Amino acid sequence: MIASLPPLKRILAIHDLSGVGKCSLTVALPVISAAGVECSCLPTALLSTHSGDFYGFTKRDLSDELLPIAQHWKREGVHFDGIYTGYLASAQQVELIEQILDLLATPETMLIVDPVMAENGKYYSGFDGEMCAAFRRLCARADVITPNMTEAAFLTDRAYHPGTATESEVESLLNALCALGTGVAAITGVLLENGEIGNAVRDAKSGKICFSTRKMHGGVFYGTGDIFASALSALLVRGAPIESALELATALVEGSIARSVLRGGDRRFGVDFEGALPEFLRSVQTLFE
Ligand code: PXL
Repeated sequence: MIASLPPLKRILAIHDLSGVGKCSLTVALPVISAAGVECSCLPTALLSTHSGDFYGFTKRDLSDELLPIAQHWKREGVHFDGIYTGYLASAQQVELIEQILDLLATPETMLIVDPVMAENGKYYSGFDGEMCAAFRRLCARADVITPNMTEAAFLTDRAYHPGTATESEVESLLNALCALGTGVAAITGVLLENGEIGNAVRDAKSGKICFSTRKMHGGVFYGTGDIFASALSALLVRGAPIESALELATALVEGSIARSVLRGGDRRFGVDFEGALPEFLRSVQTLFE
């Protein structure tokens, strides 16, 4: 019988709630919970589906709710060990997020920013350079950022090149991202010349760079950036070394994609992270034993 346990760590996930299509909050909640971290939610917008490949989706911007909710938590003395931001409804909403950080973040709060705005060289529906400029500000405050290759190029004002990248090109991009002011830069969806795809991180303080890549499955897989960033956030907030967090988060994404490929079906509905979570849980347990 265990006599006592330390308090659970708590992450505030600030993302949209897309009812169908498994991304953002519907990924952050299960993945962060599976990693043994409590997940509080601040929904930035309510959408019927995510904005990729579904047409005529509904979107309700929840900007008016954000500050009153955060002010209530402040009055209640709610503490967050991590704040993890994802899809935001507009560039103006970034200003609200900055006010919420001023209100709720303490010097111990880890800030993870996923600058969700673009993929495959193109902005998502409703976003443009204004969103990118706003995200640059947020990245300067972050402890960890997790852009994909397109977002990394946009944030650093570099041209986006589709296809493969060399390790030294990725390293140069990671250095440029760290120059924005973040503590750790991660890039997702890195496709290397050996045909493997995965993620790369750089710790700005030590200058250390790590890659974690796997065999590539072709095509678009929705929500995988959110799965990666959710797992990485939870593991880092629990105190995992960056290399282990990178490895486990990458394995969860790969496991989810591999199972989805075996299942077939409509890609718009997201990947089978549900089936990949048991193995992730076992790896997390081993890591913190
Ligand atoms: O997975 C990122 C994401 C989150 N939220 C919404 C999206 C997307 C990507 O397309 O459309 C609404």
